[in-house]
Amino acid sequence: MTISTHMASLLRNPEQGYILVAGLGVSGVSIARFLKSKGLDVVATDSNPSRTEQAEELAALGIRCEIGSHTAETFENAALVVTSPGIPLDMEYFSLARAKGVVVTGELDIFSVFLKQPLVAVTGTNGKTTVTTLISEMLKASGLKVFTGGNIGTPLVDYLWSGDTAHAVVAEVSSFQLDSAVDFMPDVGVLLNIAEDHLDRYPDFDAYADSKWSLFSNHSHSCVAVVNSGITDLGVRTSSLNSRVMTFGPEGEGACHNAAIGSDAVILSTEAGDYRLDLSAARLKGAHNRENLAAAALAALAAGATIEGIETVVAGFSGLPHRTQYVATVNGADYYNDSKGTNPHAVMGALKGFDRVVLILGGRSKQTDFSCLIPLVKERVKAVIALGEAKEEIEAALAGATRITTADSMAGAVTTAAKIGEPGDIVLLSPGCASFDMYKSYGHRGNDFMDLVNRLGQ
Ligand code: UMA
Repeated sequence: MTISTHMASLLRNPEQGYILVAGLGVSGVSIARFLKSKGLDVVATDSNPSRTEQAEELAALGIRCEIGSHTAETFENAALVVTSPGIPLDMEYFSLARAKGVVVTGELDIFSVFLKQPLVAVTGTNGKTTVTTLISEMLKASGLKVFTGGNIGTPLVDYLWSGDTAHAVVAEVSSFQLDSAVDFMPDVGVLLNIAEDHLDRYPDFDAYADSKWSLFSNHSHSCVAVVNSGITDLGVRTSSLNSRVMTFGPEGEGACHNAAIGSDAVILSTEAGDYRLDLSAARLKGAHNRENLAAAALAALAAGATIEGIETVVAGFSGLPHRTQYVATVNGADYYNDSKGTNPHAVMGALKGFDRVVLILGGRSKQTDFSCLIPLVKERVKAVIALGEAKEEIEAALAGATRITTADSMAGAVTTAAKIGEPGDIVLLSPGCASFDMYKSYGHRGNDFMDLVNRLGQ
């Protein structure tokens, strides 16, 4: 049975049982409220005892909440379980529920059941938020009304609440969200890249790649898959898809991409013929951003954007906070905040845009391998300042590649960087790690870095 038929049956006859929402973060709270508003019986659970505010809010709507721990019975007796992306799917309570025949799903399926508008979904290890934003802006600049949500921060189900009617929804989708999806089928799916990340949650890289490719699992022939031609096993992977596959990749002999990327332009193959999208005026710089722009243009075109709308955004979009964001120039050195660079692949992308870098690297490791940074570090980094729980791991992985010092705090790292940095140098925070050893989020970490840098300048 699909989630859609399951849901239809529950909507017809809510007495069949309750829907259990697991996790009372922003997505869980939004889902619980929405399902309750549809007249369904909803129970919510969170293992964190401090989720009292959320539990009280939901209890006021008639939703029974269990916080502080989970119980087997609550999972086993549910008609359907809707989980949150932060809960690992190998949690024992899910196994107990499945053993009783209970289906476990997530926000992507619930959202899709009720969504009436076309959906563009963007996944990949790096660049998701930038490309999601670019596609949204390209559609808006083409005169369309758009809702943007998902992993970018606003739960998708908020759209169903909003009462607004958009022409299209653009969603940033994480592998965690994809893992709990059963029927999810975006009209346009974008797979930007796959590099080592989240290996603390997946048994190996292949399992992580499988998760990313599952974006297209339910695709029919009318759906579009926009994929990076550089992804390993592309041919094997795409041969099993029903999607209309469109690739973006470097121009060159023998290459035949729907978006062919050159040094200052992307050639888009459209139904009306080839179109040269000029990137010389683009404010987003670097090879990774040329890929981001190409992917966004292909997806936006497939979702109804105009070439004029796309061109407007290419020329005007200057990037997002915490993604290679310029902070200040202090004593001749330029400081950049790339706190969203939470895996080594993202650090590589950031480094490719600069020479003579003092790199602040570290945080909570995700069991990824930092040694892939060695060639770029040798070429472009005059010093690494290793920080946080991963500092010993970084020191060991990059030993001999450049000068490495350690710091015990971000303040210490910035002070050391200021001592090392000379006029013309770049001081770059691109941690390659999660922030949770020292901060609430990458945004919190990036803001702290920027505050410290701005104080240096005073
Ligand atoms: N919990 C349990 N039982 C457990 C484990 C956890 O009940 O065994 C509870 C936790 O106490 C917590 C809840 O489950 O209250 C989990 O919430 P959540 O972490 O899923 O957080 P949300 O607030 O719902 O945020 C989620 C995404 N979080 C994650 O994927 C970890 C947000 O992505 C997303 O913006 C939001 O939904 C809206 O869609 C954040 C993220 O870090 C930004 N994403 C990762 C990334 O980008 O690398 C994937």
